Amino acid sequence: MQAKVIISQDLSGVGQVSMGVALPLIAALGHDPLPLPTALLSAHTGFANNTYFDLSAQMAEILTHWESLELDPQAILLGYLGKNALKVWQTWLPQFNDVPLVVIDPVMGDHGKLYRGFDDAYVQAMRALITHATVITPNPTEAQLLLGDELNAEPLTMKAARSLGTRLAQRFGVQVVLTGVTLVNDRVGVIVVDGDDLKWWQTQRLSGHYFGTGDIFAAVLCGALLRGLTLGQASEIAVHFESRAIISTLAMKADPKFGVAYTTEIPWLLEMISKLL
Ligand code: PXL
Repeated sequence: MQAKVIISQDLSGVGQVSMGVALPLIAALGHDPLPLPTALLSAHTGFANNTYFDLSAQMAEILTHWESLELDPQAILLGYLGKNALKVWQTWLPQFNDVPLVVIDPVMGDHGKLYRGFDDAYVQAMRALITHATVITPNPTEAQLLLGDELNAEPLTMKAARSLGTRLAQRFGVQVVLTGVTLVNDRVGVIVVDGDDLKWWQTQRLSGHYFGTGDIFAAVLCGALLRGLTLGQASEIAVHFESRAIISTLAMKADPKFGVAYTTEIPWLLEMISKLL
């Protein structure tokens, strides 16, 4: 039977981000996605003047109906939530404590800044929410926010990146995959902390800002973990998938604001996973 995955994040019309990428990826990886959208936007917030229609009032009603269906979800994937949806999950996530895999991407900011619409109270609430996760996938800005460190968008040494990852794992009692770490050697790294086990990978840094790559990473990680890969294997595959998607976007000379061209890389992803199983 296919594993059911509750996916909760926004649905943005323009720009391949959040729910728009998680649904096809979780399905392509062989799972059964249960989408619980938190908000409907005309476009992601990288486009000025986007509309934002909050759907959080529906979320508790939907979850209550789902409870009556006895769905037995095998995973929950939470991404960009917004204030009201975060409140809903604060109430509901503890009730899902028998779900074996909870992946939380604590989407709040990037490049040393909070995203538009987020504040300190949101960061505080996210700190409480992630204690219910199995694994979190912050970028360095989100890691610094969660730890209450000063925000610093400068490239990091591997030592500083490892310290961010291990401090998060210890403080919040979760597995940590620190993503999108720009390193002083001009490469991009991913740091994986699972208890005392620490691993990392580096890939070439491609200049520019690519919307949705963190969302793609979290969805691939979640789907690959459900297929039975280890956290290290799933993280390594997700980082290479992301990098291949960026390279294919560059090759097409596509505007990265609209998201990255990841679908052409799905056959590679499936082949890599089946090789590892
Ligand atoms: O990719 C992260 C993300 C998700 N959802 C919305 C966003 C962003 C980043 O800008 O605006 C609505």
